[in-house]
Amino acid sequence: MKLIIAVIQDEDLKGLLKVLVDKRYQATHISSTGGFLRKGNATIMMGVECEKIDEVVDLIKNNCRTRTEILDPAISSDVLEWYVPQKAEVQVGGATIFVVDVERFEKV
Ligand code: 2BA
Repeated sequence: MKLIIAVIQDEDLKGLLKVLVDKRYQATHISSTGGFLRKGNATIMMGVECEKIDEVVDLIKNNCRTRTEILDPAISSDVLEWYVPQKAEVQVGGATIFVVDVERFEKV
């Protein structure tokens, strides 16, 4: 078994969870915040059998879009050492996906 941790955009959450549940996968959604944009995003945690990893990664890829966000100067001065005087565009997502080995998995 492996643990998939995927950071996705809130806008894609509902659709992705529907597809995962329809296909009988189990997932946990955690509300999260991007360190750079300081905007809410969603983290999905899934314990997945090794032979299903590619299918799940494809489902995530196919249900999460890249979007353009605006980096607000007020926030950028807080986060960055360099000041962005104008609103700047930032490409976000589809998804940032980590696949991690699971040493032990139990449900009690
Ligand atoms: P944020 O940290 O809010 O980042 C949003 C987008 O801003 C990123 O999109 C990237 O295009 C840009 N960005 C992030 N850090 C930057 C920096 N230091 N300088 C310039 N541009 C920067 P994505 O790469 O698609 O990431 C979307 C979200 O996924 C991130 O939101 C963060 O919550 C998560 N993420 C991405 N890479 C990660 C990593 N290596 N570890 C943990 N979380 C990660």
